[in-house]
Amino acid sequence: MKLSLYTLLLLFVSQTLIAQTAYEHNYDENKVPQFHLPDPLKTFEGKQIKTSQEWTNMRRPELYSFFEENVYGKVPGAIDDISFEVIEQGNNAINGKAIRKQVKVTLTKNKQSISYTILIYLPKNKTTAPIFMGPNFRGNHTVNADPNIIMTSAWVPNTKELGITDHKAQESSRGTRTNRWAIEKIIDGGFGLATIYYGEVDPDKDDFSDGLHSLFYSEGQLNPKPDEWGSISAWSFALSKALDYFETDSAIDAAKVVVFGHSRLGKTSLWAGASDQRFAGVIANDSGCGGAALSKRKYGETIAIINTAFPHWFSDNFNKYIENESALPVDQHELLALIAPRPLYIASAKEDRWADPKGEFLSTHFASPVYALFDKEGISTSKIPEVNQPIQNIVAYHIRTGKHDVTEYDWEQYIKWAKKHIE
Ligand code: GTR
Repeated sequence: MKLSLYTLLLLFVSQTLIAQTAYEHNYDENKVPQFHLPDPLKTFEGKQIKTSQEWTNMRRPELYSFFEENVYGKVPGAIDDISFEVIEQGNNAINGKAIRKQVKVTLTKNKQSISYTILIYLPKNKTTAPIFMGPNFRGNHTVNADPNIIMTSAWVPNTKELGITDHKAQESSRGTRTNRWAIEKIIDGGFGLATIYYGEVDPDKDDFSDGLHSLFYSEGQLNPKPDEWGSISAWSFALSKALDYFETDSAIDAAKVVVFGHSRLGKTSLWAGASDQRFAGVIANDSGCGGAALSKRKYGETIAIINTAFPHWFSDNFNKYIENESALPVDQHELLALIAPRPLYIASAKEDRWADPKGEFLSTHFASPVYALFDKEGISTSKIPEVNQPIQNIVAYHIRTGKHDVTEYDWEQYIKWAKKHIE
């Protein structure tokens, strides 16, 4: 049978829709299932953890391994070589307040390499600055209208509003995400900002033939193994390697790098912070399912929905928990606990029900006993605060009015909190 292009297209669209709607989502608090939340202070074998040493030597390693092998996926070995090249620099950026640097990072493995560019702004009035570091969604040139930002030549998703139809970044998209990156406020607050375009590390599509993963394959291998890394793990790895660069640049205080991310990139910042303890602090903005939100609540996006829509984000092993959350011996509060005792900020937005604000909040509360072992103040209340009423302890949380986004308000809170706990 010969099918017309139109029929094929219809078939494709309907199959995609079926795949995406096969799993229902719930927004009714009364329908949240009863669930048992694992105790971060009890080992898988049932031993109670009583000291920070026991946490560090016994519980943390087994929890980290679980997340590594069953959720985000292991990085399969070390890279062979890393190099850095400052490819552009300017001393008069952000209304004359900042120095701009663009640094090309090249990672080599098995005689193949990938490169990505770190865009850095540093306050002029400091000889060494603490920084926020986070990946961006559409290319470094979108975070500010600065004409000197090098435009990415990597694959970008087609976006009508940005005039992108052939997966190539366009000049018209320069500065279009300025609203999400309060650079001047960050500089005025005494911090620097560094960002990378995540698509230069691994394009955000269900295709493992390209990006960082492909460097690690053995002969004939086409996909990571079931316990190996998905895209979130690869993006996190690239953030870690950017930190390797910061350690070589005296203008950056590498002991004070706060890793930041929004949404899927908030999931990424959490995993980066858990995996690389050199990060001094972690911020996850509206990170939702597979980020800060408790999976066992099954509110908004679920493990089934996320693994169906984005099969490349997590390890294949994570599929074992599709519609099977009760079998999960961990939950996301334990991912947050892996960041202890370092400062951690989780933020939600009132209208972002998909990300389950309550589940994101409860995670901070249930991670807090681990912070207490280190005499650090987490979040003791189990009652979610009112909107726009941040709690800013070492573990911090806010829910702001509005939708899924990063706003000026969010950055004002992050800067205030970082001044207290990082600077
Ligand atoms: C959504 C996804 C969320 C979140 C978001 C984003 O489609 O379901 O988990 O990651 O994308 O990254 O903006």
